Amino acid sequence: MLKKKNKYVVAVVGATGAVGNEMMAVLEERNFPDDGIRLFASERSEGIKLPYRGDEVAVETLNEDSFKGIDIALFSAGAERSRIWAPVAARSGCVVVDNSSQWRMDPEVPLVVPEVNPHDLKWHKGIIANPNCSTIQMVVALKPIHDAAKIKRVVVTTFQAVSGTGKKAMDELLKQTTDLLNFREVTCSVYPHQIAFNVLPHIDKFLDNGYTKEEMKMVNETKKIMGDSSIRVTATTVRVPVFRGHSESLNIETKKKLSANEARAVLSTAPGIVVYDAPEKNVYPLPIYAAGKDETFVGRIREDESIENGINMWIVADNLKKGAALNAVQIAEKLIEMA
Ligand code: 25A
Ligand code: L14
Repeated sequence: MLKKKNKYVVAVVGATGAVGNEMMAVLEERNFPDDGIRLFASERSEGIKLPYRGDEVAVETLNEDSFKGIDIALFSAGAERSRIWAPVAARSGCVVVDNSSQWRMDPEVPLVVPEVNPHDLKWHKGIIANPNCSTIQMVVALKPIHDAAKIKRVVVTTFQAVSGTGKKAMDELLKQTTDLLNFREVTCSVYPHQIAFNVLPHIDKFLDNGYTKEEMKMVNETKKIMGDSSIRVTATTVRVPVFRGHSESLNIETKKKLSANEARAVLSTAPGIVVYDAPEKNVYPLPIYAAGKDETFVGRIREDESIENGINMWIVADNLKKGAALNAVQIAEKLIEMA
């Protein structure tokens, strides 16, 4: 449990990665009440200095004693590192907010989006999981619809940016694009196929049921966060040549009838959402505008005319902010509020 203090010693594990970097930016931007920051990454980055609030902070490697004196640790160094080090941090009395997939479905670990299920923070035992990026922006928009009309089923297709995979994937998209524009041969290392000028219906590993792990995260994490295992979800997750900002097309079937105007009304007063929906003026959410913003943008809200009670919508958010770093910092802020 987090003890009430005026300031907290914060650690970022995986500080040199795409999400870790963003965590530092978000802490600074929100003027988080930190009493200094500690940065951790692999040996590859040991000793390099990263700027934080006008200071230069050296990157350290992890050991059994690293977490002594740290109050809150934000992890984004991959599932394997979280499996090993999050329990070490928790045993040192530190509260961990973990961005990896490692602990999300563990029944002992709350999986939290502050706009949706802040109450689940009450039962944490030292580790709190930050959901998958595509799941986070989807549940922010599903929650008000569920409260108003009870969701029966969701069919979602995602259009995901390469930054979700990390810096190497961003470099790959940039290099492939410039190589192609200069008539040079393309090489692929992060993804199994060329991502520049292409679309890949494949995110994370394939499972025996024909779905990818990313797709099943959206199915399972949604039920856990919404606290309702009766919500049926089916997902297709797709990688697109966008650097930052995930887009999602949603088809939602509800128990109660909700008109497009009613859906627009409940969404426009919901926390963390901006309704951006004026198709006659070509106004709808776009990743180039959502990039760098905190909110989840919703548009193209319309009734599904093929069923009794159905709504279609288009959702866009910054996958590194609300999808990862911002949600993690908001969890930490809620913990402080509750301490
Ligand atoms: O298992 P998961 O949960 O599915 O996650 C797998 C990967 O997805 C990213 C993250 O990549 C993770 O490694 N990720 C996870 N959750 C994400 C989310 N919600 C997510 N991305 C988006 N949304 P990443 O590159 O963003 O971050 C990796 C960070 O982890 C640090 N790290 C690695 N080993 C560590 C460690 N930290 C502590 N202890 C350890 N033992 C890693 O630090 C990085 O900060 P680094 O020092 O290894 O990386 C420094 C630079 O080197 C580049 N790099 C990475 N791998 C290689 C490499 N360079 C050369 N060769 C490599 N093999 C990195 O890009 C970084 O810039
Ligand atoms: O957090 O886009 O489970 O490649 C792992 C895959 C984040 C996105 C997670 C990607 C995801 C990532």
